[in-house]
Amino acid sequence: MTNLESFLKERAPADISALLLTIAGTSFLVRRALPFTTKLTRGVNPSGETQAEIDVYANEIFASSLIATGVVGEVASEEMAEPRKGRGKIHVAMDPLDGSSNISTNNPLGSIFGFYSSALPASGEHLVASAYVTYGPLLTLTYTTGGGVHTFVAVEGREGNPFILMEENATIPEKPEVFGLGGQRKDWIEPVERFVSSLESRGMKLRYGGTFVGDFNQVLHYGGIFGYPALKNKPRGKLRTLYEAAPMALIAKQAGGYASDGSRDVLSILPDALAATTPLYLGSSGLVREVEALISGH
Ligand code: AFP
Repeated sequence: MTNLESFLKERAPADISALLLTIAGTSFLVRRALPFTTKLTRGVNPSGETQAEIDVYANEIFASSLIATGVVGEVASEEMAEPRKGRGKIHVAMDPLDGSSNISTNNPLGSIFGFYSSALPASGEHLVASAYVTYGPLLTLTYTTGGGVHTFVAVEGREGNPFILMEENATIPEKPEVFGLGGQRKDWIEPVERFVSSLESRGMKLRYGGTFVGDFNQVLHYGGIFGYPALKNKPRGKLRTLYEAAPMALIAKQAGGYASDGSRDVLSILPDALAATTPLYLGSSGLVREVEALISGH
């Protein structure tokens, strides 16, 4: 059984390996804290969302452990108004706890990370690696450093590094089976409504659980499309470009898929603020290019 440490030794630069190993180790602590941090706090994040205890806990433990590696120049977070500074060169953008509204319903949760080579905000073209943790029936770490998409699963009680290889070089099947789009049908822009009706008429299955990483895992394994579209009352969508959309877009691309905002590659977007949002459609490249053509009219 190949563990994360030895796998990274052969395939990733030392600084990125240090960050991925730190995230893997810290995700264990977040998972253990979940049962005790289910309540909401009085705090709100820079996007005006009420913070759950776990949002605050995960933010603090990931930010401090990443800074402690010494290779991080700054950590920007969905839960912090200003980035925390470090002595290193890598600029980290994170959604420390994705899907916190799913805690009370015991549905999958996640943590998303983007590693940028330049100061934030930056476009996805400056991403050198990205990763996400899934807290589901399994605790998994999925990442890319530009050489394919790999997933490791945590095995409790294992000597040494508990994360062992579960899937190497994952690719998004081009034959799509599932779809999941956020927002309500009545608020979708017309091309999206037309697109979803055609997916339904093709017999594709609806898979939408309200946590980006959980829904993306469906697409990664079965092929299809996940998205949070432009809405009539929210033309810039809901998902944050820097913390959520761009890091996951790199993983989709490295798995043979594509990610669009409806008119262009999400990785080309330069966010105009740390918490800037974007419409997002990602998954099997044929399907994403289809909805992109419908929305942009060409
Ligand atoms: P929370 O972290 O506030 O639960 O939001 C989760 C999320 O950012 C993303 O993970 C989901 O895909 C999307 O929002 C769910 O949004 P809706 O609740 O509007 O469907």
